[in-house]
Amino acid sequence: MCTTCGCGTTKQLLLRKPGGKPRQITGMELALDHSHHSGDKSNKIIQLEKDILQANTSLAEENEIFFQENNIIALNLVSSPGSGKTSLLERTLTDLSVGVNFSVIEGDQQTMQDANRIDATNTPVIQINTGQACHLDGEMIKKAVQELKPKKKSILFIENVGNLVCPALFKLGEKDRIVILSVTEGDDKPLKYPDMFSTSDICIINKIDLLPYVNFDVKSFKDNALLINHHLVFYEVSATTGEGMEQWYAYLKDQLN
Ligand SMILES: Nc1nc2c(ncn2[C@@H]2O[C@H](COP(=O)(O)OP(=O)(O)O)[C@@H](O)[C@H]2O)c(=O)[nH]1
Ligand SMILES: [Mg+2]
Repeated sequence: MCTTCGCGTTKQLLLRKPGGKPRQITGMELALDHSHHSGDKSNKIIQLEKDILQANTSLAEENEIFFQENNIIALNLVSSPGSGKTSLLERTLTDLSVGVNFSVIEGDQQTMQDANRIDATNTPVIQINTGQACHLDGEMIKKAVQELKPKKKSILFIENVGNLVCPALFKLGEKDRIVILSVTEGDDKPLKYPDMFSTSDICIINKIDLLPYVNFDVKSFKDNALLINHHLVFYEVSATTGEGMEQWYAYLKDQLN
């Protein structure tokens, strides 16, 4: 997990609103014992991993309570880079701009690019630049929410850092976790990245407009995903053409009823 890839050692976090000055949040360093990098202290590493995950779980629970008390539906979008998370959000926020209050937390290691794309839809957005970290965590979300101030009775999208591994381990306080898999990635991915699929509630199959051109068997993909998690609910969409988006929109509208 992340403690062994080093991404848990992030020392600083940048919160940035489009057009605003970046705000550096310090004190994000987790209480890491760097001796684990020596590789010969496996018990210590396991304990450290447990401590980090437990600390994150408490923060995620705090977020969850805050979201519930304020009737904010937090949805955590996870996927590999390029599967279409931001494209899906752009289309969703444009199509549902009337009648639903949305806000967005964008997570990326570097750049404001995704926040700028969301800003162009006139949706309140904040960018978290995680630096070395390859996932968002509960503390980052807590701080971003304090800045973003989502409205009561609203939907808060959290676009996680593109990565099918580490984000699976870190709860953020979300109501639902939504894994997005595009048809160019292969129908075997649930078997190769089981943690991501076992911890998700919804699975969006994106880029279905490309199905005629790629070797992706939708039935095999779903069978593989259901082997890992038989509760998964699927939506098949194209964020580019808009095909299949109505079912996804119905799910979103249901959240606020
Ligand atoms: N053909 C096709 N391309 C898409 C679709 N959704 C996203 N893309 C393209 O995939 C690339 C990555 O999309 P992006 O939204 O940035 O992915 P993210 O990294 O998951 O946020 C971009 O070039 C998009 O235009 C889709 O439904 N169909
Ligand atoms: Mg993106």
